[in-house]
Amino acid sequence: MTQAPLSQDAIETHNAQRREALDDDYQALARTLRRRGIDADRVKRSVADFSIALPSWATGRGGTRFAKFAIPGEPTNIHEKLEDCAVVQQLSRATPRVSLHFPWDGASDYRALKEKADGLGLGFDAVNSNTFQDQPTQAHSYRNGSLSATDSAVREQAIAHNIDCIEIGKALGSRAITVWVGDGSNFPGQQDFTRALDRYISAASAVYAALPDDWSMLLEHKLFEPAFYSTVISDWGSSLMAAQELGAKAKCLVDLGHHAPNVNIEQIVARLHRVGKLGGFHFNDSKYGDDDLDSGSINPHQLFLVFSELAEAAARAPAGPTPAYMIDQSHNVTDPIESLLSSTEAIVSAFAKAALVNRDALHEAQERNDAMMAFQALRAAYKVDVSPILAVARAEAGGAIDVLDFYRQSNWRERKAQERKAVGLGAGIV
Ligand code: PSV
Ligand code: MN
Repeated sequence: MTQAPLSQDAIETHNAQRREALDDDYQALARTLRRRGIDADRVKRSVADFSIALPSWATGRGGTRFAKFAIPGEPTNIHEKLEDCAVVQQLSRATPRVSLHFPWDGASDYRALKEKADGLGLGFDAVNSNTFQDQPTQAHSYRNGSLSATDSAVREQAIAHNIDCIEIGKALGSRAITVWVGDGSNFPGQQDFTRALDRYISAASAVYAALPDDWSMLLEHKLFEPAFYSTVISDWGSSLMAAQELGAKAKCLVDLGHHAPNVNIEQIVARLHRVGKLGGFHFNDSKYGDDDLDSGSINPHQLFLVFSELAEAAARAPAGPTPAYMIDQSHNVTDPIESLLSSTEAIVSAFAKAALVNRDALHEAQERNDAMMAFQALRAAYKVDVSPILAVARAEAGGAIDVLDFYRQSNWRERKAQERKAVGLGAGIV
């Protein structure tokens, strides 16, 4: 039986007070869209089917490389993190799965953890391995790399950890492992670029060999940190090379914050999809680098353009697999639940706007080389306020019409501040 963290009756009461105004807004929007030949109910159905995974690690207050300021009531273990994720899911109805990170989310009994998640109405998305930090119990340091390390004992340890993550994922019902390594170099000449990639691919293939048939291995690239001169899987080219050499179950994961400034990420989406290697996303936003800011807070237009390419790709290959969508953020000054609710809204909104693009008009303008009208086909969709569609889809699924208002009134964080033990000071982005 599902043990919802918040009162469902209270959500229904909240919705009842807002239903009339929402229906009014929805009907007005539906009329506008109808004049453009778009069926609002069809868009609402695709919004209802769309979902994004929550990162367990984003439920606690994040930080910068220098400081982390704890908040009263933040989760202290994976059970409490799941409860916070269940709040986001109960209100948004768009985040039914959680992505775990090991060893951060280590538990003594994964069967019990799965039961707990089932009870909260949550499933599990990709598991994430961590060979970018040392753990007190491990024999060898990742100081000089992990899957690409020159020392074979280090590589073996990193392989074994990834295989352990797959085993945990099997118990939890996950279907993918995301591998991000911090391997690379900080000085010119420090590392042989070719040999490092060879070692990475050879070690990653040992992990790949342990994948169940219906699993994917998602390779996440990043061009810096902690290796600020070069990283082994620095960009989508290196990621694609590795995924192609590993095999069909290996795909590329695009984290929106892991690119050089101003890189055309939507074009990367199109390129990776063309070769069937677009495996997934980590959504966040950034101003300067890998800032892990809330999705859509800085550049909502880019988020829309990414989804527009995804819609284009889906139209071209309707039977193809859908990429795994996940949030990957760090919340420094907000309540993480509020940031996750607001980011979910931004991501679903970009998805819905992309569904409004008149693709025929866009393609015709492209063929005529009519740059202005091609751009206007996108602009016309981007300008629409789709929030009534999202709110109706949410409410019909049992979520709240005004997620933040309901969350604040629930006093969840204040109540948890009484129940949960205090988190100490610390540093680090997660
Ligand atoms: C690395 O910056 C990253 O994006 C990877 O996805 C990690 O697993 C995650 O952040 C940890 O916060
Ligand atoms: Mn990421």
